[in-house]
Amino acid sequence: MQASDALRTFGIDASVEGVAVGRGFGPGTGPALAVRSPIDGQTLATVQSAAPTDVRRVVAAASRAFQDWRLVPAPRRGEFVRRIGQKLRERKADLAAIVSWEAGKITQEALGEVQEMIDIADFAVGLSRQLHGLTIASERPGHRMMEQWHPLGPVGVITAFNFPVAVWAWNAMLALACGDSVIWKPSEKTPLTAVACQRIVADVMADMPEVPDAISCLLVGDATNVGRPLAASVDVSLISATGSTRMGKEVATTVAGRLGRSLLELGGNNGLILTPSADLNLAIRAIVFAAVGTAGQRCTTLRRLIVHRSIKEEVIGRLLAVYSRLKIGNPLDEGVLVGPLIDEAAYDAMQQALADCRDARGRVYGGERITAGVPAGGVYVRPAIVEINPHAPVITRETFAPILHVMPYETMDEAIEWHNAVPQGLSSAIFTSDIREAERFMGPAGSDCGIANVNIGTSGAEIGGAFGGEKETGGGRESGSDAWKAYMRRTTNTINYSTGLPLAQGISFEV
Ligand code: UN1
Repeated sequence: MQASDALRTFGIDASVEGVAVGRGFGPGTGPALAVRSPIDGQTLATVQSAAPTDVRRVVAAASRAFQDWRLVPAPRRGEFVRRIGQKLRERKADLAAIVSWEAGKITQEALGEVQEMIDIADFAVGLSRQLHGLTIASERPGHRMMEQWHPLGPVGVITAFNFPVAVWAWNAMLALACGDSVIWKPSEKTPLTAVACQRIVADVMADMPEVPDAISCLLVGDATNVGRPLAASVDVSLISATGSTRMGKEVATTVAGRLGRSLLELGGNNGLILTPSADLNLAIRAIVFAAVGTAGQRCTTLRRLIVHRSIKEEVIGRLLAVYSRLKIGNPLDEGVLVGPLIDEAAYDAMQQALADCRDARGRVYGGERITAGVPAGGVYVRPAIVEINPHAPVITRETFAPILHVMPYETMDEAIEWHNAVPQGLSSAIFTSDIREAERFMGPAGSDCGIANVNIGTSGAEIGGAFGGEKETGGGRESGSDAWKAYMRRTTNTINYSTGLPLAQGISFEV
């Protein structure tokens, strides 16, 4: 399908209104933003983006809508989310096509991303009947204590280009079920997928007139016009931001300055320890998917392979053999496994990182630009493998490109030490058939990441678990498990049904 045909299925043509309050789309008062496809560099559309005045207007609308939405029974809110999930099922292929055109994902991964949206919608529907609080034993006679979880307020969701729709869904589906309104600032590189999602929400709203428009809002724009004013808005109760550590530090500082809440999902620099007892057939497949999938542009991408010295040569040989067969090119073509990088800046960052590897005496395989057999106008590269010393400074950086750094280890102590010796702490994995090694890796002195896997790769997490990581990854948890609690406020209620007024801690205070 041509880009324009795919876009037209969502009513998106050459000129797009970049501000939406529920069903109501309108032009922002900010600059016009040209959206280019990483596949071939063609301009997909021009978006009339938002300015700070639009942010103020939308935040005010979302705050008003929240006042009503919080009173709608949670299972009814879940029904709204259920219908969004249903619409996503119907529009899965169309939305995936836009994800491919705008973010450069291969069709399989684009479909997988929409599937993640469907899965989290289902999760949130179930959750809408399970927003449980605890009952707590009181120390006082004739007293009862309990917790309630109440809707929090408007939630600002800042997302990155590499998961242009799923990350919004992780946040929005939970927030909507929890009774919050949502204001979405997508990446300026991928606003059209966001417009398509908003249209899906608007379609569902058309069938549920009782749902307030402004519980789902969209603000297309850059950091200056949208991101910063949104983070600074005192009426936005939670800012959930996904992207670079640099962006996250700025958001965290702004939000903390007004004592707001933030949920941060930032850089990853994910490692995998490959032990001599590993099933190498599984490991090679897992490593390749994690290292080159999404052209190395996932926050969960495998960037560091810590392999036992005894199997290093064999593993590198097998990886190079697989890498030489990888089909690189138009992500919409059957059989292609590696699509384009998002833009020239990503290519420059990759080349800089490879130059730094060479300076550190790293041995670089691949990494060059490919121009033959790929669409003109896109940035296509051969994924790189680099044999490197585990102390080279370059491996402490997250470079958003397919570079796999390989380093040999001797003892599990040093493998774990090197594994944890980076500033980021998102995802990690070990391949082993030794239960002691596996448990050690998952234990308190093992991997220091938010995700620690055994015999699967670092990327492609299921939505059912809490997703996020430690250190410079920002500490937030999104998606499954009890991540919903970040989108609600907890009240502790103590109820006295006795005829006396005993004080806590046994205090006597006669008046
Ligand atoms: C991201 O790259 O920002 O675990 C999210 C994964 C996906 C999500 C990645 N489920 O790879």
